[in-house]
Amino acid sequence: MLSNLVKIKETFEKELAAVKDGAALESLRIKYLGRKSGMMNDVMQKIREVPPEQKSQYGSEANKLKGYITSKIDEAEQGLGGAQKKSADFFDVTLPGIPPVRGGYHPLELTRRMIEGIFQRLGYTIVEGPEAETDWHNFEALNFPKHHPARDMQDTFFLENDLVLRTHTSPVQIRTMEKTKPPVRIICPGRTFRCDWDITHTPNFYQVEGLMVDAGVSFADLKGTIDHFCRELFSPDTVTRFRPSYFPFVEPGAEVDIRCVKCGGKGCRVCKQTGWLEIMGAGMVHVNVLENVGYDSEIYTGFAFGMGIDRIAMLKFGIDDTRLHYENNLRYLEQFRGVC
Ligand code: FA5
Repeated sequence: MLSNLVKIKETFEKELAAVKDGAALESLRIKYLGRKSGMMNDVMQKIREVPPEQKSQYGSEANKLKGYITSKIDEAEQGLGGAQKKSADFFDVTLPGIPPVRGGYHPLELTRRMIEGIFQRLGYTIVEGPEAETDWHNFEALNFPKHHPARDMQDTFFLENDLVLRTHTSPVQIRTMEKTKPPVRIICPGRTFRCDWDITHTPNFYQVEGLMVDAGVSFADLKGTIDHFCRELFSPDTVTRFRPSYFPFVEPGAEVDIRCVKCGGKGCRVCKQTGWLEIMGAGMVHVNVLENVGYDSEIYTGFAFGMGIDRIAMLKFGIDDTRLHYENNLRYLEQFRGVC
């Protein structure tokens, strides 16, 4: 057994003498000192097979040999100099760095910020409200009496204790008017919910509500405000049109269209050959709504409007399936990096 240690030492010395570079030295180190299959590992395992009376001498000689091989390899490594050291130790400080990946805003967040910015510059204040809403704020105070057929227009998710997941951001109008005296000029972005799922509808989506109430506010103010908004958001030559429509909380009510951003009104797949794209609901605040929050409808009038952020984002960025907003596909989301 002891003679085997002597043989290992002789062979090691011969092999070390033949080493010319760092790679060869590294192979030699692994061959003798490698943790799993190194020769010295094998030598140490063999202690178990040595007769008891020779165990202590064998152990001591084996340890000496391991120390000897380690120090010789270290010495040789120093001798080879910095350039031929193990590559893992080498760090080239002149190499260019790896730039960290920068995040960006989600397209819905981008769109919300754009919409908010336009109205903030007009003097509107941003207000938020709860996502779990009372029947009063989501429906009743907005002039949807119980059993009113218009409640069916919004496929509602019902919660316990007379609460619903809000189907629109209009309840924030009510909450604000309940605790504020006119003049009111607010913009209310937020998450909304309906039992809906196709390429233009999702169960979770986002809306922005706008409300202005003061003495003498007219439909002309509504038109002027919406025209300005559309030109700021889309382009200075955007054309709008108002079509009569029905929402229980406004009278008169309208749906607002813009001339198709894709074909300029000629008719295409995006506008379904009509030349127009619907972008929001709007109208003059209903007298019943003003009375429900304690405003004197003989003095005050107001307008309100509400739009889907998902829909505006689709038109602004040319997206044809709203479900993309919720799939967390990085290849899709990365396209918006640096937009704002
Ligand atoms: C309303 O929700 C009214 N509260 C808007 C309003 C406010 C009218 C103030 C008058 C005065 P409507 O149900 O049409 O209206 O929804 C408004 C917008 O929300 C739609 O134009 C659409 O862009 C968006 N929307 C509605 N349901 C979904 C859905 N499931 N997924 C994505 N967007 C939706």
